[in-house]
Amino acid sequence: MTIDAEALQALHAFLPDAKADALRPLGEGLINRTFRAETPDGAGYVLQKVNTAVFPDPEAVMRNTLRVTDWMREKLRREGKDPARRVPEFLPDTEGSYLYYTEERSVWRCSRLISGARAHTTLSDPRLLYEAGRGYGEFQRLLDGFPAQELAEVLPGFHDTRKRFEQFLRAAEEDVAGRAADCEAEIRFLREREDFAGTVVSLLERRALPLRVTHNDTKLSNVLLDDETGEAVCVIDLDTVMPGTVLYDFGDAIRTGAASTAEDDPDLSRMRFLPDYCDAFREGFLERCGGILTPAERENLPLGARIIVFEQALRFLTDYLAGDVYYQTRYPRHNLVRARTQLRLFVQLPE
Ligand code: GN1
Ligand code: MG
Repeated sequence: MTIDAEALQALHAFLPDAKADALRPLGEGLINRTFRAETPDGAGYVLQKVNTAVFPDPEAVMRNTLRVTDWMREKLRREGKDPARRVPEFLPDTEGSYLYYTEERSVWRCSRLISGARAHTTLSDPRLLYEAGRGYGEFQRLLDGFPAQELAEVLPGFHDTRKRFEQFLRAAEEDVAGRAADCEAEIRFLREREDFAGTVVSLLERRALPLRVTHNDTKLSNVLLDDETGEAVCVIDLDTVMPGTVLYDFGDAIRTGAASTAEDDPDLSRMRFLPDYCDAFREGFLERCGGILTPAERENLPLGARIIVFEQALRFLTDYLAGDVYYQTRYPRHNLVRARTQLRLFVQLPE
């Protein structure tokens, strides 16, 4: 069955009176397939096919998502605020389940589209980074106190950079796609930094950093900004919500938000770290959640950016070496291009 036929089947399961001709692809995620849908009353929805090769237990992903969104909604209500545009809201299908399985066993879910707000992949104004910082800071603030250990670890070791390093070494050694010769310099650069790979994991093991609920994929495009005011409205893409450290969420936002170009820009000279964007994000972030962070968390935020950019370089290069088995790619060297931008950014980040 084609993806469009599957999407239509899912659409009818969640929204029986939706307009089939209004189904359109949405967003630029590298893992799930996302569509936008509409009902005759003009309401918008997001229909998404969950990539079960990446998320083998979609039921656990959905349980995590519902627990976290319920918790945030409840907290906002207690504070007298309307959660409608601030928290993603998932809908049950006509049989009452939040995941719909097509005849071919592909897995779908549906949420309300948040109107009047959009995702940005790059921003041209540091003021908007301040807003993005407030958005992710608010996410941390709302989830402070949530029992992190009760969430399923849907992708075990997701930000375990030590483990990522081992996987990279293995991929370079096995060289199944015959590509190691194309990236000798990158492989060498990473290998020389094996000790760095373990820094944040060690801090967590020593309990020098507390375990929190973290989003774990806080790229700039996962916080929606209001079309008119530019204010952060809502944090989306909650698949990877798991126990972690706030360093990861700060770091991934800097990786994408304080970078001058896209993660797959083939012209490396265009990749620059933007210190004023980083400062603006940090200001907004700490404004919302600074009060709940420990001194060690605050001090180590820059380390969060370095570790996540390093890890992302490892992950892209590992996938390149493995023959593009994880990330969607549009051309053969796409993952190599991505790894190179990350390394170019990494060397510019302040310690
Ligand atoms: C993937 O699919 P998307 O774009 O939300 C990946 C992130 C990476 C990102 C790089 C589950 O996220 O960890 O940072 O690509 N998500 C997963 O663009 O691996
Ligand atoms: Mg994601």
